[in-house]
Amino acid sequence: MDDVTFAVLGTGGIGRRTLEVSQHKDGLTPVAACDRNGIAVDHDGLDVGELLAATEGNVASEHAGNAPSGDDTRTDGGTAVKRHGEGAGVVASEQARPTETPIQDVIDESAAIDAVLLALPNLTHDFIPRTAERFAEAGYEGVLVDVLKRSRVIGMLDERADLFEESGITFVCGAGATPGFLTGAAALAAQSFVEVDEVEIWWGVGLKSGYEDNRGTVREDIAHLDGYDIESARELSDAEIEAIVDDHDGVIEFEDMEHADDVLLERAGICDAADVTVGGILDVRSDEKPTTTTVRVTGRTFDGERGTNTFQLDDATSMAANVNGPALGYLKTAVRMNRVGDYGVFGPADLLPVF
Ligand code: IKT
Repeated sequence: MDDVTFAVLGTGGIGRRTLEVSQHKDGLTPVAACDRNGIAVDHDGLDVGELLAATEGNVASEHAGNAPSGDDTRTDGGTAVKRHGEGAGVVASEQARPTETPIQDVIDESAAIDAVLLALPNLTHDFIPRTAERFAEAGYEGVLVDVLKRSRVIGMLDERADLFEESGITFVCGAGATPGFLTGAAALAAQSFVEVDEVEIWWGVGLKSGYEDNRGTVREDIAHLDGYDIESARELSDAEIEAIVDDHDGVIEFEDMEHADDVLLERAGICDAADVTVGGILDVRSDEKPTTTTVRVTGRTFDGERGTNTFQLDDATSMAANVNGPALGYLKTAVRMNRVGDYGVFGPADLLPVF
C-alpha cells in the first residue's frame, strides 16, 4: 500500500500513543494532530518526537481527556491559551498553533488526508457520531476510525451510514482493544463453530505510569460502576475520581460493561448481543496486569461437539500496544477499502486489520 497519511483528533493517552506506534509501522505518516486548544499540521509529516516531547505530562484538558470539545468551543471562555508548561497541550509544540476550532481546522485540511482517527472520549453518546457527520457534510472522502466503547453508539453511526456512503467515507467503529482487537479475535475464534452460545471478554489493565495519560478512559470506565452513568461520570471532578479510585484501593473490577463488542458481533452475524459479556480489572497502582486479558468463545461444531476457543493476550503487552496497534491496523485496512470504493460503516468483526 502507498503511504497513508492520517490525522489524530485528541492528543490524550490514545492520541499520543497512536502517533508513537505509527512510527514503528510501515507506510503511515501522521500529518495532523489537535486537542481542544491547538492544532499541528504538516502535510509532509509531523515531527512526532518533538510533538510528544512537548506534550508529555502536559494535557490541555484533563477533564475531557484532552479532547477537542464537540462544538469546537473552549470551556475556558476563550481566555489566553498557554503555550508552555502544564495544561498547554499541543500548542506547546513548535509545530502547532492555537485555535478555537480544532476539529473544523482538521476538516479544512482533510482533502489531503487519507484517514482520521477519532481518539476522543465519547462523553456524550452522540459526540463521535456528530463529529463524523461534520466530516461527511464537509464532503470528506476518506477513512474515519474511532475507538469508542459504548454499544448504543453503533446504532447512531448506522443511522448515518447513507450519509457516509454518499460522501465516500469508510468508517471503522470500535477499533481499539475492546471493542476492537478482542471483538475481532472473537470473530476468528467463532469460526470452528456453526453456532456460538457465548462470548466472554475479560480484560486486565495495569495503568500506574499511564494513569495521567488515560484519565479520560478511566472516567469512561467509572461510568460503568453501580450508581454512575456517562452523564454523572462526566460531571465528576478529578478529586472525586481520585476518591473513587481510593475507595477501591486503586483496583476496580467491572462487570457486565456496556461495550459494543456485543452489537458488533451480532451485526457480523456471529451471535446475539445478549450472549456477549465484557468485564475486566483496572489497577491504577501497578503497571502489571491484574488479570490476563482473555476472550472465550463457546459454541457447537458442525459435528455436534461443544467447545470453547480461548484467545489470550500476553501479560507483557500493554493497553497502549493493544489499543493503538489494532486501531492503526484497522485504519490501514479501511484505507485499502476506501481506495477501491468500499464505503459505509464497518466493525472490527467485519474486517481483518493490516499489520
Ligand atoms: C479500550 O480502550 O479498548 C478499553 C479499555 C480496556 C483495554 C483492554 C486492553 C487489554 C490488554 O491490554 O490486555 C478499558 C475498558 N477502558
